[in-house]
Amino acid sequence: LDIRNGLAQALQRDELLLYYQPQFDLASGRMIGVEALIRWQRPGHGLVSPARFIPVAEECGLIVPIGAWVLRTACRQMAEWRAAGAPHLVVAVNLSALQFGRGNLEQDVRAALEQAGLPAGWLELELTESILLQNPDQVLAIVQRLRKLGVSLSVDDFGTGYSSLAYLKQFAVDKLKIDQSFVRAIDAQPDDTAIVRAIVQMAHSLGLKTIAEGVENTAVLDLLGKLGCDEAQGYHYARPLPAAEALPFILAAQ
Ligand code: G
Ligand code: G
Ligand code: MN
Ligand code: NA
Repeated sequence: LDIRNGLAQALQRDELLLYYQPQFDLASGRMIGVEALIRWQRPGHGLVSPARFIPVAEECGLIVPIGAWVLRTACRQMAEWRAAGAPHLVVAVNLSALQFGRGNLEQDVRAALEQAGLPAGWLELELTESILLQNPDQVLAIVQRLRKLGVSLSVDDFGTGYSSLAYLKQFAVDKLKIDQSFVRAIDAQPDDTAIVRAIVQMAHSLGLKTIAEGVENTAVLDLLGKLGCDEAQGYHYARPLPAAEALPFILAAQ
């Protein structure tokens, strides 16, 4: 209840902010994008993790206005970096199920792109397996309209949910984000190697790309390359960075 009360005011009081974690192409080594990750600079509490307040925001419905704020802020930030000389990157934004149920997600995405003057090809939306599996008809209709706008779509935390493979074909997403629980110790865990190999092969045969999350060292990175994984993200490259640190990082990575 304490978190909920604080959260209701956090938006108006400008206490939310985004960090940005860089993502890289494995074959070329080039930076390809950033994932936007929300934080709450709560007076008297320091920087609060989304793991603590996103579930509360989802429970009380505040995730709808917060989600719209994340879209606007991420698009505006990427447009600024683009104007400052960044090469073509994508900014990936996490979505919650409630944003598909209530509110008007397509309108929020469209408004965020327009207000920022950002081409749709610079925005990626991260869905979860649970979003795709709940109320499939309604979600499918929204996903198709989002695709028409020209944004790309990925499935976050892939492998941890129900992993119904039928939906991958139906929803025509672009990329699978392999959950970090399979990635982090892949060099020491033969089972994880087998799982990641299978995900990559399946993704490629469906025409999808793969990105591994939670890459923390070179051994893991090398193994992912051998398995044919396309992209990677993790502490090996960079932690999520405050916006002010992200631009120098982007310019130096070119
Ligand atoms: O950055 P961190 O590892 O603390 O993120 C924890 C969790 O919070 C992750 O599962 C991430 O997907 C989620 N998260 C971060 N930012 C957002 C956001 O803007 N919207 C939603 N719905 N979830 C987010
Ligand atoms: O669920 P989602 O993938 O959106 O959340 C990503 C979360 O994983 C973020 O909270 C981010 O801080 C965290 N993260 C990113 N890279 C690494 C990593 O290399 N190791 C670990 N342990 N966590 C990571
Ligand atoms: Mn994510
Ligand atoms: Na994830």
